[in-house]
Amino acid sequence: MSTIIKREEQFCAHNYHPLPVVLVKGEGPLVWDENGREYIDMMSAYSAVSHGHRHPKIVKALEEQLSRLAIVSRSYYSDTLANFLQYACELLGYDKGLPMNTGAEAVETALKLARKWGYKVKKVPADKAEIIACRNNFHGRTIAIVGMSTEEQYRDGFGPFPAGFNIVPYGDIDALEKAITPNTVAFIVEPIQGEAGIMIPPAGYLKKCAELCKRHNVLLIADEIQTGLGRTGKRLACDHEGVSPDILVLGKALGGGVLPISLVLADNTIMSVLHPGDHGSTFGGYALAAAVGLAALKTLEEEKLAERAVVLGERLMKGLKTISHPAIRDIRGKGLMIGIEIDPKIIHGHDLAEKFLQHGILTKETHHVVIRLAPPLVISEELIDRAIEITKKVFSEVQ
Ligand code: IF1
Repeated sequence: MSTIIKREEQFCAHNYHPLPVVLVKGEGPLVWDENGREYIDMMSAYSAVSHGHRHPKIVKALEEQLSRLAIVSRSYYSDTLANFLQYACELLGYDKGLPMNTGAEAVETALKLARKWGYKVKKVPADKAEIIACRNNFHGRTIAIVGMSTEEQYRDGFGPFPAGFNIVPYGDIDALEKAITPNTVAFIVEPIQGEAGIMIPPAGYLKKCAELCKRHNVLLIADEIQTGLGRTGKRLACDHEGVSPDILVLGKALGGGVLPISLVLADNTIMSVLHPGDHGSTFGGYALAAAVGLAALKTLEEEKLAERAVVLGERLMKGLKTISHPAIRDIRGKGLMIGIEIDPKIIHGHDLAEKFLQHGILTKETHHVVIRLAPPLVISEELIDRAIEITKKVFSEVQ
């Protein structure tokens, strides 16, 4: 084991259990370890690297901006933020964007925005705002966000949690209708639940949620941090059902695979409840991030990454479905957001991820039973075919 692993073990908090590999270089869909071994990246850093590692257009935008100005804070205007936000708002159909850094910060921003809109516009009594979330949701790791999590491990030892959150089963429109009260200000949902194990709701669910929210004057918040920006085969996963959420939350791939950028989009009727000083962030919307975010969105369009995810996702899904093995319970997904659900009695997710690693694929399990296959959307057909062959080989070694 290289000294790097030992030193990371010694000096880094043990809040992850990394696979035993030290990665040193990435290019497009490929990464290399310290011994020069090549891997196909089928994880894309939890879908933050949809553009591939070090995409030339992203690196160029980053280097150009870095040669001029990195950060001055939002205390001043800068020439890149307006370009980024205008492009994002016009591309996605919103009046305004509020730039943050991580996905969790953007989700927190959306929750605060919904509550303040509830008090100022919907006239919900003070401190009575309710927000509905789904069972098995994943929206980040802050105290308010894990306060609406149903995953015991994400909550254990972190209480007490803020009040005002109700949970409904994912995909159940009747449960959502029953949970709405006059004080409900928002419903937050992932169009496909990623961390829960690539859980796809019944067709039409999102559309029905949107109609229900409209009928009850409840804001629909779509967390597209993982499903957005081409991952599921559309620009946004909401586009599969023609749904335009009241508040759209983006992150991960918005940073072009080089730095954290997140963005909350909404119309003026909602954004107008925020006044200077209400909310902020040192790095939110900083010049470097705005330049990279603009390049990430433009590249998504120029290189038709969403369309690629449809074609390559179908190719990958077709190839995977030819594999029959008692350990495989289900293979599901949309676009290039695919999961293989396994029987943990036959093999544990982490052990399977180690086997994939030994055969040259980077992946990771979620909840021990779902191996996610979510490569950069720039991956080639040839590498998709190689990933299918490797997957066959991996399962041929599973007793
Ligand atoms: C971890 C996976 C988990 C997200 C959605 C918000 C956030 C995420 C839909 C928060 C972040 C990351 C976090 C990371 C593992 C990974 C992840 F599904 F992508 F695999 F956990 F569910 N909404 N997902 O998926 O964004 O603050 O991280 O930028 O926390 O272990 P963030």
